[in-house]
Amino acid sequence: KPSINSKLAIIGVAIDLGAGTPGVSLGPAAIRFAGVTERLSNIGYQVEDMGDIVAIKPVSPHTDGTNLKNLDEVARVNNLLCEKVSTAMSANLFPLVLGGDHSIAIGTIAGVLQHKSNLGVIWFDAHGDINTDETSPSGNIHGMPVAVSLGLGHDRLTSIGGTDKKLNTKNIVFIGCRDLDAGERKILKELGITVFTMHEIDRLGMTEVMTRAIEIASNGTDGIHVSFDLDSMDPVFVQGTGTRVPGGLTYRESHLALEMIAQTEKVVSAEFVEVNPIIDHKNETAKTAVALIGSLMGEWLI
Ligand code: 4U7
Ligand code: MN
Ligand code: MN
Ligand code: MN
Repeated sequence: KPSINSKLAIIGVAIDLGAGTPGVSLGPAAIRFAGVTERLSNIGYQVEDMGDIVAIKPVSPHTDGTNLKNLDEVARVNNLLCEKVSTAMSANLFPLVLGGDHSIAIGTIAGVLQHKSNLGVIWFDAHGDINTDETSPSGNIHGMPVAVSLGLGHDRLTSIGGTDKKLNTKNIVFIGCRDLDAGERKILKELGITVFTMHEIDRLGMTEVMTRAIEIASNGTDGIHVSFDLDSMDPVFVQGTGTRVPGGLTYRESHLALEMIAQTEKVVSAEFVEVNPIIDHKNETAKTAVALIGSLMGEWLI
C-alpha cells in the first residue's frame, strides 16, 4: 500500500455549469455506480463517502457583466468544495474529488492549498484549461481552472480560498495536451509552464515524460495534486466525455503515468473529472475512471 493516507474521503461534485455540454453533473453517480468505493476498500483504504455538492441550474446564466457562463453558481459550488476539501484534510482524510466539469479544480486546489502551501500539480488534459475571462473563446469556466489557481482571471473565482494561496508556475506540469487556444499558448509561454504535449509523449515515451513531470511537481513542494481530465485519453477509450480530441493517451499510457505517481508516495489529493454518462456507452468511461483511480491509489504496488 502507498503511504498516501490510509483514510480517504470521496467528495462528489454534481455540476456541469462550467462545461459546454450538459451531463457531467451525473459523473459522481456514474463513478460510484462503477464501484469506486469497493475498488478502494479492496486496496485497503478506509473510505468515507462525504456525498455530493449539487449545483442548481440558474434560470438565466448570470454573467456579472463578463463572458463567464454561470459565474454565480460555479463560484458558490467551488466555495463549498474548498471548505469540504479542507475539512477532509483537517480530519486527515485524503480528498478524492469526483466530477463534474473541470471548473471544480478551482475549489479542490483552493481547499488543498489551505493545508499545503507549496503544492505541485500534475494536470492530465487534452486542453490547457488556462484561459481567463479575457482569453476564453467559449466563456466556459471548465477551460479556466489553472489560470484561476494561479490568481489569474475574475476575482469572484480567484478569491476562493484566499488570494494569497495560489500555485507556483514552476511546480505545474501538463500531460497529454493537443488542443491549446492561441491565448493559452501565449500565457503558458509567458509563465514558463512545462507542457508535455502528445508530441513529447510520442518522442520520449511515457516513462521519461513522467520521470520529468514528477521532478517538476516535487521540486520544493509539500505534496502533489493530480488533476485527471478523462479527455486526456484517446476518444476510443472515453466516449463519455464532452470535449474529445483525437490522438490522446492510450489506456496503458494513462495507467503507467498514474502508477509512477503512486510510487512517489507524494500524492496528497486527486480529482477525476469530465465523466459524462449521458453520452457514454454502458458506463464505460466511469469504469475507466475507477480503474485509473485504482492505479493512482497504488493498486499495483502491493
Ligand atoms: B476541459 C476550450 F476553446 N479551450 O476554453 C475552452 F477549446 O476541462 C476548451 O479541459 C476547454 O474539458 C475544455 O472553452 C475544458 C475551447
Ligand atoms: Mn480537457
Ligand atoms: Mn480539463
Ligand atoms: Mn473536457
